[in-house]
Amino acid sequence: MKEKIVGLLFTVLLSCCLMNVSDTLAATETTDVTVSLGNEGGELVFVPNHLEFVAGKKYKIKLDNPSPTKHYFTSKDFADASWTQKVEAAKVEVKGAIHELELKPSAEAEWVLVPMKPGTYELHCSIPGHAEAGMVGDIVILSE
Ligand SMILES: [Cu+2]
Repeated sequence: MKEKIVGLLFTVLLSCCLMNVSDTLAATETTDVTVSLGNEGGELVFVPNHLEFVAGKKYKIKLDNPSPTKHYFTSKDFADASWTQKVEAAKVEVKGAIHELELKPSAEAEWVLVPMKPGTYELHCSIPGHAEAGMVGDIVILSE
């Protein structure tokens, strides 16, 4: 009996989420958020290193790498908690699940997504030594 209630609740929650996605896509407004991977001085940082989103709203995360070395934007749990519409970089557009983005020096990419599940998620660069040197951050999804 208890399992049945939980199952029902999950179904209701899921359909709410799906409705949110279509509502959000119908509304074309997108909030731009810019994140730099590293800086010109070569410091191992994300700028900013704290990001906040509101669940159900659509965002375009503009990633750039002004540093002399390549970096990763890795946040698997945040990606899993979001619905990704697409990632655009150079002349390539990628659709579907994204967990990690690699940016070479002076590269840029745009990640269009709708954060869905409220929570706090860790962000790091997955190049050995970078997270340990401070290339970490956190991403918060606030409930609507
Ligand atoms: Cu890095």
